[in-house]
Amino acid sequence: MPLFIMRTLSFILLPTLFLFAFANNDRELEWWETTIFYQIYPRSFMDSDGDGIGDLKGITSRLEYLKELGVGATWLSPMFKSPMYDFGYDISDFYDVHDEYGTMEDFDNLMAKAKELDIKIVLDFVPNHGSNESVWFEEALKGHDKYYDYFIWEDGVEDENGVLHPPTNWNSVFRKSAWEYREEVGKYYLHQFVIGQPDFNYRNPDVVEEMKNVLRFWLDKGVAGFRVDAIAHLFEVNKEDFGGKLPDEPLSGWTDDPESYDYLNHIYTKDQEETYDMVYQWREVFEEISKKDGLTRVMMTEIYASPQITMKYFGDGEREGAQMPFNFVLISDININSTAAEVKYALDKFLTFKPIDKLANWVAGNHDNNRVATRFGPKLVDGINMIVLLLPGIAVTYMGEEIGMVDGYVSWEDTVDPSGCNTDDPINYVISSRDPERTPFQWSSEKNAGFSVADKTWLPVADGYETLNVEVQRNSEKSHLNVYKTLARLRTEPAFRYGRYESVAYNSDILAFKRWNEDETYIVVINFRDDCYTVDLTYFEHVVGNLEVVVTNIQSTKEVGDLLEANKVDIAGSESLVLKVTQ
Ligand SMILES: *[C@@H]1O[C@H](CO)[C@@H](O)[C@H](O)[C@H]1NC(C)=O
Ligand SMILES: *[C@@H]1O[C@H](CO)[C@@H](O)[C@H](O)[C@H]1NC(C)=O
Ligand SMILES: [Ca+2]
Ligand SMILES: [Ca+2]
Repeated sequence: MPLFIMRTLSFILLPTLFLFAFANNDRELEWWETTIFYQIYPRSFMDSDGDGIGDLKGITSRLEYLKELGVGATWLSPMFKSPMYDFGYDISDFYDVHDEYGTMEDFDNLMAKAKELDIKIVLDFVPNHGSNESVWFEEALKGHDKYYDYFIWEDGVEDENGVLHPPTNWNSVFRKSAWEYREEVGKYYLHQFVIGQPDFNYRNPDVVEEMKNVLRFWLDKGVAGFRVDAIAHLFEVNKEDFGGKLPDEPLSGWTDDPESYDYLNHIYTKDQEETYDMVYQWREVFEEISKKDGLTRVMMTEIYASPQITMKYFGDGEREGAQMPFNFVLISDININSTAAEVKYALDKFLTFKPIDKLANWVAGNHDNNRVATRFGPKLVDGINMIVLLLPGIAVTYMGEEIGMVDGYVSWEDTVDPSGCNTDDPINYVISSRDPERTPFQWSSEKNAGFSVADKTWLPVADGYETLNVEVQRNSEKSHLNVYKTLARLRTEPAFRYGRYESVAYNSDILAFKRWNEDETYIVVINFRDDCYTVDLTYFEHVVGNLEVVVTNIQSTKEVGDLLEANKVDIAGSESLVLKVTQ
């Protein structure tokens, strides 16, 4: 129902509804509702000691850069103790810092510096699995009952020739069987991800409590929340519902490759109902800590799923869940070939499905997906940042997207990501490898882009860093970095912070959207392709007269302050603009 009808109706019929609709707009927003979350991949951000690997001291030394961007919070990918079979997503001690990244003291110093700068620190919570080299797993192998029950063990199935096979046909996300045999116990354990990541048994209350203690441990240190990894994989089906034997998953029909994760339809290992209850329980832990120190903690959940499933993470109407179930439409629903209408459809999706009292969030990149400049082309970097930073809701930026970093080339020999290595395919590994989007951050034109003084960095620095880096962009008048900073400032304007939103696809290439509140109206126009157009922006209500250019993408020849007639605005190929109604 359009809002104006709802307002009118509620005014006449339901005064309480009327109040509700407005209370939402006027309410003072909390820190997490207005900030930009900047994702740091610690291994690649800044190396302080010259071993070629990013670390906590490196991050601490560059926190001012976040301030410069206008970012108020950072989410750090895992920096916990780990043997690094999946680069930190295989945690061997959830209560400690990984030695390559530093010490607990370094972490405490990072927290102190962040507090000084008023930057919130959000950590990564990896609840689905631990490491095969954790004390917990080692104790389990030794037959220590408590820890044995932390994991999921099943008997193999013997065929007529006496050969042992895994308990079910389930595949790992990283290919091949999700079961690994351990002679020590004579059983298979489940690992939905790499062999080194044994899944935890969430049907064991000790596991549930242990993981809550992990949350409490870091939240008590003042951490402002968690991004929750791979949450959809938390629970597997309960075998008691299947006569005590876990069922095989049905074939998907999408691929003939039996080792591929896509070979199966994951009805028994993903999106199980118990998952949402666990998320709500974690939120209760967040609230318990917030009550002590007054800081609202925020939870982001990683789910690539339908909007109907994604919205369940917000809560069920009675219990609260995550404030930010990630909105991945910019990653999963659109690409360089999408029409403006398809982009509009994707952008509207989360806004359409989200509960009225919750905020949307916008994510265009992360450590698991090719970089924006590579997916959409460098000319769209500023346009995508306009979408992320100026649509209603919370903005999330993966480090480097503010300068338009591109994927690095990582040879087969240099490939370290298990997702790439497990393909055993020196030609096509690139499609699966996540190394290209994890190459070191590009600070300057110096050796290793200023990331490290080492002779060899853990991943090679991307080509072209000599001209594509923070220092160069800081000092050039038109740069992605400066566009980003301007957008970050602009988003604090009431029209973007509280204002409404309307969008239109003018044709297959041009998307425009309007953000406005009582006093201000802005129009953002993005041309996704190289053709030129003239568009009539008076299509939008109350948009007439002259429009002032507020931001342009770096390829644009228009200048900030230029005035354009709203009824015939010339848009050059791949041009992105933020315009303000002047009258
Ligand atoms: C843990 O798993 C990894 C594979 O992910 C394997 O290379 C390693 O040997 C395993 N460690 C132990 C102690 O079994
Ligand atoms: C975009 O279209 C081109 C030409 O049809 C095709 O080669 C390319 O694979 C497409 N890219 C994506 C991401 O769909
Ligand atoms: Ca280092
Ligand atoms: Ca699991």
